[in-house]
Amino acid sequence: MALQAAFLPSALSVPKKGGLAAVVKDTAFLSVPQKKLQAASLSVRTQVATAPVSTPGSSTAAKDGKKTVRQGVVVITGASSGLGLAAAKALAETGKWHVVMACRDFLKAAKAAKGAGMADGSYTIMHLDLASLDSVRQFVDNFRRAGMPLDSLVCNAAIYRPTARTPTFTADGYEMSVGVNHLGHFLLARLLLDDLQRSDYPSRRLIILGSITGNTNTLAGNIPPKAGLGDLRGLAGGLRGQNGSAMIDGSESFDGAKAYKDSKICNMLTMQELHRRYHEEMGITFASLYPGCIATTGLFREHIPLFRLLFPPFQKFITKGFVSEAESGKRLAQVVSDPSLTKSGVYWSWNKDSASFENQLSQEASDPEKARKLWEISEKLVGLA
Ligand code: LMG
Ligand code: NDP
Ligand code: PMR
Repeated sequence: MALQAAFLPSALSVPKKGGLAAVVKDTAFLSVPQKKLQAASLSVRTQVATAPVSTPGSSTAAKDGKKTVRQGVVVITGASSGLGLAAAKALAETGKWHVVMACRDFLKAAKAAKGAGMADGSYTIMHLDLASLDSVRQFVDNFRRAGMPLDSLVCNAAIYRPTARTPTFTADGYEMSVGVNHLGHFLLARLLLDDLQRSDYPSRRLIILGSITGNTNTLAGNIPPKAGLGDLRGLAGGLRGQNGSAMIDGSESFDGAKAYKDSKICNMLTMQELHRRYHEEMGITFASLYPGCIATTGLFREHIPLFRLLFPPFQKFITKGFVSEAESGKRLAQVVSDPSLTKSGVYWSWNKDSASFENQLSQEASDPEKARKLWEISEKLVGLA
């Protein structure tokens, strides 16, 4: 331990209060038998910052003889801002979760965690650039070498290029919005399924962010440009700009706003396909959600200044769909850890009183045939088939 601490930044310290095992009073959690923990010792120093000195995931017997559930480990992609950061903070604050912040910009993430007041030792930052499949594989390696169990994975990171009329590409040559939001997460989720399966945590979950704007059964989903994957011919062709279409549906012209909305359909279809293929076998809960319109996040950084000025008041006072970053963080934290949200295959939303409910996806975002086709093409593009 002392040797380990010597390698870690000075910002690291053992949490003074709360410890690494939380007493969970909820009986829903306690009904599942505890298996042997596989948490090995932390052995990797490179690309891992603010690693906790104690091992997350180790269990501690409660002194009063009550059953305890060890601290869970949740990986959140894109936890350096917006929803991901707010959820990381909400989960870390409970003391029941150790948060692995999987981020492309290490320093930004470190500053964001500090700025949000997250306690040293309650989180670990690990590098992940979803715009590179090599980086995704490297992240998985690093995570495994760090020796933590994986109890929950949140595929949250995304980019939105609303005004782009020409595509940009990932390291592997795929259009950026779909490459990052869908393909990077698709590979990450597939690789980490094994780790989730190995976890002995009572409720293991894999969550992928969806959105209302990818669902054409809503008003918001009907604001042009509308989402639509067509017959997936552009994706099958590799989303490679000049040498084929950069749009999933194969259109010749590129539309950044549509590419984002299309990527959200992919996210929601992937969650359901994971559910169909693995829920029964592995017992993992697969879920998606629309957290509300978090109009103030970095997602809109590339939109025109007028939009960024008017969008928050528009959502607050006119559509009433606005939700603060803190509130949205609580919603996502609920989907990660609320004992009542264990149902798999669900797309969660919240009503005006902030109560969660199972929402209805559009026809396209719940089409099993399209989900299967998307799965098969995506497997090829990320090198799994
Ligand atoms: C497309 O533009 C882009 O072309 C595309 O590239 C891509 O970026 C895409 O989805 C992303 O957007 C779409 C957008 C551009 O245009 C539209 O959505 C079409 C309609 C535009 C209408 C704008 C003004 C309408 C004003 C309505 C006022 C309220 C009436 C009730 C409305 C709802 C009823 C159901 O648009 C923009 O970029 C700018 C639009 C910004 C959106 C918000 C505008 C609302 C302004 C209202 C101000 C609210 C103030 C509230 C109170 C304040 C109190 C302090
Ligand atoms: P933000 O832009 O605030 O956060 C997005 C995060 O993704 C950032 O941390 C960003 O990193 C990260 N990211 C972007 N590209 C990559 C990459 N290549 N590799 C790794 N990480 C990357 O947006 P939000 O918090 O609003 O969005 C979070 C999720 O919520 C998204 O999935 C979005 O689709 C969804 N959502 C958002 C809604 C909203 O109204 N805002 C509504 C519905 C869904 P960095 O900090 O380095 O830029
Ligand atoms: Mg939308 C009726 C309610 C409603 C809701 C809940 C949203 C959510 N929006 C609604 C209505 C409208 N929007 C209306 C009436 C308009 C025309 C003025 C409108 C416009 C609009 C734009 C231009 N809205 C947008 C944009 C964006 O660029 C955002 C987007 O599409 O990103 C892909 C967006 C959003 N509206 C939402 C939500 C949640 C977004 C953010 C993006 C997301 O899906 O993640």
